[in-house]
Amino acid sequence: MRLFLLDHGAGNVQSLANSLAKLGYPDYKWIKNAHDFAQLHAISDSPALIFPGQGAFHTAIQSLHDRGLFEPLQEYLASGKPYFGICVGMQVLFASSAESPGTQGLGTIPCPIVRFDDADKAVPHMGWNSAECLDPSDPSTLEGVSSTSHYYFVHSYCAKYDPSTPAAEWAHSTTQYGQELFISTVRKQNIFATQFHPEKSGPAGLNLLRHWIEQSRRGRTLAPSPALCITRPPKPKDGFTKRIIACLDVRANDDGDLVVTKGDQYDVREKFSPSGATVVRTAGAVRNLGKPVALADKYYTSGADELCLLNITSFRHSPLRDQPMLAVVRAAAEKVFVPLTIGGGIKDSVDPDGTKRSAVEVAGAYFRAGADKVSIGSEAVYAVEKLRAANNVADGTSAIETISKVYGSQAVVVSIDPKRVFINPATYDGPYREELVYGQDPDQRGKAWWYQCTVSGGRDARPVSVVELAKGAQKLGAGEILLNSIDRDGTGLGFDRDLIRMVKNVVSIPVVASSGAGTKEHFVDVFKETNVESALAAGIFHREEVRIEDVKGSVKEAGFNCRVI
Ligand code: 1PR
Repeated sequence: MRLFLLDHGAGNVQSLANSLAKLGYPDYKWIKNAHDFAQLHAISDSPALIFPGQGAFHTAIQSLHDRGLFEPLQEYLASGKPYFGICVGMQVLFASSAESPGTQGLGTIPCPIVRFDDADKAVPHMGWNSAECLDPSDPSTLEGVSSTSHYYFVHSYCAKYDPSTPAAEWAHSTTQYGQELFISTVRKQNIFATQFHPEKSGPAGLNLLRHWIEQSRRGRTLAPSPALCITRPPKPKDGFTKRIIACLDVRANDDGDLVVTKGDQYDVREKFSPSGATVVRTAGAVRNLGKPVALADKYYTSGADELCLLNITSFRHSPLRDQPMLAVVRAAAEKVFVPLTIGGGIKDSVDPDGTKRSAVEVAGAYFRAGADKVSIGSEAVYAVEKLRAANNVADGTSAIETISKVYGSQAVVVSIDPKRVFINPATYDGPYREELVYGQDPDQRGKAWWYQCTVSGGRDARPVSVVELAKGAQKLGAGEILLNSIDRDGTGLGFDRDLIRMVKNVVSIPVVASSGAGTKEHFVDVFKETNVESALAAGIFHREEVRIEDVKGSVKEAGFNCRVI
């Protein structure tokens, strides 16, 4: 059997390649155009084709047409040879998608892809969820899908499960998100496809990939249509888990080596006191908490649901000349099989030699290196200021818009660095009266504040509130918000729940709570007191004060779904 991977030009296809290398199948061929496809027919071995990736439905279909792959793929699907579609590689099998009205899919499954309802939940459906096979009675038909495992999903559109439609003939497993039930795997004859990303689903996903490759190697038997009309009413609670994310702030130390560092309220230099009395800030060396790739590997093994690598000084220079950071992402992606978010310097930029780089180009370099999402900080603030100046009319030029157009909004995170601005409520006549928070804790009583956004790692404050930024980021096309707090960063005082609630109330995209975690109970608190989907920490994991496994144990014990490996 010879393995072929279809590269339609967008999204992180490198992750799949890394997974295959990890599983011991380094011998595959990329298909990028019709000529490559012809080779698939020319070989004497029987072929097996994987179509990985994420991105917008229209972009994927258009790219198949542009590369001369649309018809060859239709012919391949009809040929009875093994096909494994991942995420957009599953959705293109359908007739159409509400994501791109007017664009015709491959039409193998004569049903439409529709959008999730965001009235009761965040959309995209981003994170870990379970998948239940419709007919679990015959283990030989499960394709390695385990009802006790969790898989990583990231999508805003889905194939609804409805036993009365022709899609039900293809449905192999279903997943519940909120009260909506959708098809998470399809299987019929030579075709198998997953809405989730096995290459990003940790050991459970790698098992599933291995299973399909081994089956294809041995010669797959054609799968019959599953029995129709299996009704499956939604359960009171879905299988969607709370995500626990480890964050690595990366920068060059004074010797020029990239290290993981960690600040207190964004100050990453050692504090020292020559006299023993006065604390001198910003005088010491950059704190070095370890090497980025080694730590990423350690957190993956410990069960982190996602990793975030932030290049915290990238605003100083051109990110594409920052080859060490790209090398770090590449090396981390070879070891880590859960989603990787990369931030820092994702913007239009100019190299020292005058070469212009668009934000899409910068993001594309990170995606090709193995990133699944990019996170935009400073540029998001400027984009929202521009949006406000244009009376809330987007012009399509911001990094958020250009990247989400090509790679899909689920690949774009906006990282917010807010800081409290204390005011006297009796005399305050600024524009943020509706957004004031009145302190409730004993040490905050009588105080009131609003949250101001900053750029350049908290160095410059901008005239934008966190509410304006969050709403603007969503309008421009961001798929997730990483919500830091300069006041709480590195303090260990717990997450700023007022801030998190405020942002969750004004957006429908997922939010990551960040900054201030000091104990495992802080994670339980933030999940109990806000409806945030995920929580991130840095310092406590780096200093080994709290283990990821223990955080997950507490979160699970408190009654939340949590992925445990
Ligand atoms: O503006 O697009 O180039 O992006 C720069 C990115 O770098 C932004 O996401 C910004 O948040 C981040 N950043 C810049 N300077 C710093 C710094 O610390 N000096 N780090 C910085 C942000 C905050 C979190 C941290 C949590 C959890 N770090 O990433 O990991 O606060 O920490 P804790 O659990 O220890 O409390 P651009």
